[in-house]
Amino acid sequence: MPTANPKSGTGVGIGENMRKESRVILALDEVREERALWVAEQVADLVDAIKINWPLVLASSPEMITKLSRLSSVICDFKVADIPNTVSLIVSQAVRRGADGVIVHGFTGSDSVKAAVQAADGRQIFVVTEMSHPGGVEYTAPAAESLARMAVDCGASGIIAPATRPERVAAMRRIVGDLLILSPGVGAQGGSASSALSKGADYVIVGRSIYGAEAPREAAMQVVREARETSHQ
Ligand code: 3DU
Repeated sequence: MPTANPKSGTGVGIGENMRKESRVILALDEVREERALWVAEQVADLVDAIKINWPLVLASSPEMITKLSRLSSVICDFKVADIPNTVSLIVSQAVRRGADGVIVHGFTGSDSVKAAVQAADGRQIFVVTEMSHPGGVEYTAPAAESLARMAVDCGASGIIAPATRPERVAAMRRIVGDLLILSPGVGAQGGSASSALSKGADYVIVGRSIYGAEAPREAAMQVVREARETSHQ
């Protein structure tokens, strides 16, 4: 049973960037609160961050952000898409609850993304470029390059790019330079950690294949092993 708290000692602290050790981020979309906390405890020392999305926040409460933040860096995947004032209010509340990062949409425009960066107050803002599901090619893919450039210009910490289309991760890398690339779509959606990481992703985001497994720690270890064996191209 993992006991180490990665946020203490040499781990990451509030307001610092998330660590980069395993290059795996858990997407904790488990809606049974007790099981969600159990999974988080099982894997907190293995993954670099835990990403929380609406399913778990709505099934429990925003307090879950704070609880998870005692175990790990927490990224709030709220895909915020609104006018600058509302974006700013949402990001501030997420940060107040303990978020180390917040994911926002970029199609709202640079004023909204800049508002997010400002409200994050040193925490990290990640901008969605091209989404990983099949529908992601309809509207997000044609705009992805320009969204990625805008993320750089607005001072975001990174972008979200699809592990289901690793060649698109490579294309995004050429645009964003040193910005972080977080790549969802591994496992349940058909993408692989090794191809996303070898094409330039800094982290892979993995949900169902870890939290839905009978033994989440073993499932996480398998992804971590795959990530460890993969180097950047
Ligand atoms: O498919 P999984 O169960 O591994 O979960 C992926 C997570 O990443 C999930 O929370 C989803 O909302 C998020 N995500 C994508 O899957 C694709 C995107 O383009 C952006 C976020």
